[in-house]
Amino acid sequence: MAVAAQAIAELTALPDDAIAERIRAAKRALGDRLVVLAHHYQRNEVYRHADFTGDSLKLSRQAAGTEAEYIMFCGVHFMAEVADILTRPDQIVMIPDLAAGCSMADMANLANVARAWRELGEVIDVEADVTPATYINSAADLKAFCGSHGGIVCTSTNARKVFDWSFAQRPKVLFFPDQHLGRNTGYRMGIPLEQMVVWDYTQPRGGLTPEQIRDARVILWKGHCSVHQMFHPEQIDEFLAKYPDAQVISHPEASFEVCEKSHYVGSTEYIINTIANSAPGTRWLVGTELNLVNRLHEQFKGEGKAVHFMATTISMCSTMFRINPPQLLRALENLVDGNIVNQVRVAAHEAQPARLALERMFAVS
Ligand code: CIZ
Ligand code: SF4
Repeated sequence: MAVAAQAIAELTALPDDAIAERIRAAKRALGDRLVVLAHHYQRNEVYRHADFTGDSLKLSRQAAGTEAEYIMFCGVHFMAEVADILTRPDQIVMIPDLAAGCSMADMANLANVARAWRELGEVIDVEADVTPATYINSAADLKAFCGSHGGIVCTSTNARKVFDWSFAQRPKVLFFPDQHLGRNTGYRMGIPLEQMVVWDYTQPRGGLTPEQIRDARVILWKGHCSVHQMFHPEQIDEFLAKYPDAQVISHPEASFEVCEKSHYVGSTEYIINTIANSAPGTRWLVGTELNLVNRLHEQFKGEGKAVHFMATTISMCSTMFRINPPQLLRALENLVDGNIVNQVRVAAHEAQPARLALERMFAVS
């Protein structure tokens, strides 16, 4: 039996060291033909095999710049789609587990966004008045929707610049799928909370009155990240009562109340850099995904920095966690054997307008 044909169950039964060694051997065999990308939320056992690590913005730039024939994306599905959109047609993007999605991304889909656009159009002149902006955590067809309607993509790193661009085009923004990133970004640029309304896609006309729609500057999709909603302002209060000198840093996918109580708010890259550049002896409370926070704890304890996780329960991204070493190994050994498994491919009619929306983002960030 060929090694690559080994089932996941068999590979999972192997000792961790043996799996890691075989991953390294497969990577050596593939050489420059392969790059492995890993998002910050990946578990260490996968992260350590990456050629490049980063947030989705940095990784999408890496993917766009690589000459490698194969790109193995250890992250979630929308990230691999972005890599496919930005690479040449002859480059192949794969993900170790195709079921690694993003529950937030799934909260918006083309059918309900198109319906929202139509319903908004019954109240205002959408094409003239609204810039559709999607968080990168969304399916490719929603990026394509934005590209086709004069809109744009953002990540948590460039949301502010993308909002500035969006308002320079038209007076209102429809932002999906994360209401928290949208609200936190809008508020920080001086938009009052009452001018940001929530579009509940389960309700007719988003559950809003025509007047609310006409008065709104930002229409926020009713979506959220299940990981970042585990953080609460009371956790910050309790921590600061115990460690009054600590610094609090949160991801903008956390609620408005959590971000208001945090000293710093920003993307994973921002969180990593802020803690890296802090003084020895600093204590941090961090509101983002557990694998990243654990890595920061390990990385900086030698510098005397204490890094604590904000939630009181384990709050990991379960879809990121689907990517595990046996699956990475299976995909790589298949490649060594010439079998492409778990390819992520975006159809050309979606890729082209989606690329336009991504290029608008790159131009402003
Ligand atoms: O953009 C990303 O990579 C995500 C999902 C989080 C972050 O802030 O990096
Ligand atoms: Fe999606 Fe939240 Fe996981 Fe990020 S942490 S991939 S937003 S479910």
